[in-house]
Amino acid sequence: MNRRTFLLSVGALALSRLGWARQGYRWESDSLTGTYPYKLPDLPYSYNALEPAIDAQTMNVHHQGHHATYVNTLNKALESLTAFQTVPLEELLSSLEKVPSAQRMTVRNHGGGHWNHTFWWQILTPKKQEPSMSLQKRIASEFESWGAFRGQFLDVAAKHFGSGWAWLVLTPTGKLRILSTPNQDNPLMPYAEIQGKPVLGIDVWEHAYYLRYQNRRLEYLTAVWEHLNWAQVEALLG
Ligand code: MN3
Repeated sequence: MNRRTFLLSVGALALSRLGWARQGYRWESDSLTGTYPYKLPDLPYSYNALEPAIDAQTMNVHHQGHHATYVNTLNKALESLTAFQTVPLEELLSSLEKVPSAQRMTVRNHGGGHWNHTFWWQILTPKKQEPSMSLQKRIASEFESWGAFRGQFLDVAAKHFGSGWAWLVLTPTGKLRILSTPNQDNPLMPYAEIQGKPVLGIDVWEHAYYLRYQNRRLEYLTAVWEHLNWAQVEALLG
């Protein structure tokens, strides 16, 4: 090993120790949220459109309360971080280790919260949709059958301990995987067990269902399954 190679490898080691080498999934599509200053997006339907699966009061508090807080807190954290203001949120979340440590957890929680909820409103639809034959085929090729996929997904979502999300993820090698993440983490982040492009996600925080379902998370999940926007899932799969 010559001096240059040695210095390079020591440098790489130091960088990976600092976490700079940790990267999440690179989002290649249009940004869902754009850049700073972030805005609370309008819902693509009315607050009562998902009744009775999700009640209007839950939708209202979830959107105007929870989601609005994520947007405002994220904007506040980025106020002084001018270099990060022009970076699309997907890229910020994929490379959280580059965010100064004083703001990193806020960007992780509230940036994740803003992105996840923007995604969530688009993955719901008032009208029940049947997944297309091509989507069913694609899913069945990885999970044996549509029914097996549904069972596995709902199981992961139901059993996730505490607050978080259940996801269907397209990995960089083109595989489909189901996983859950805690809090407002998502599969774009370097912390996710499986990194990739989220193509389906379900919010399993109690704030998403507690008013109507209390501790009956599986009941919420089976009701909300009837309101998933499979055309959107398919579009994200590309
Ligand atoms: Mn939520």
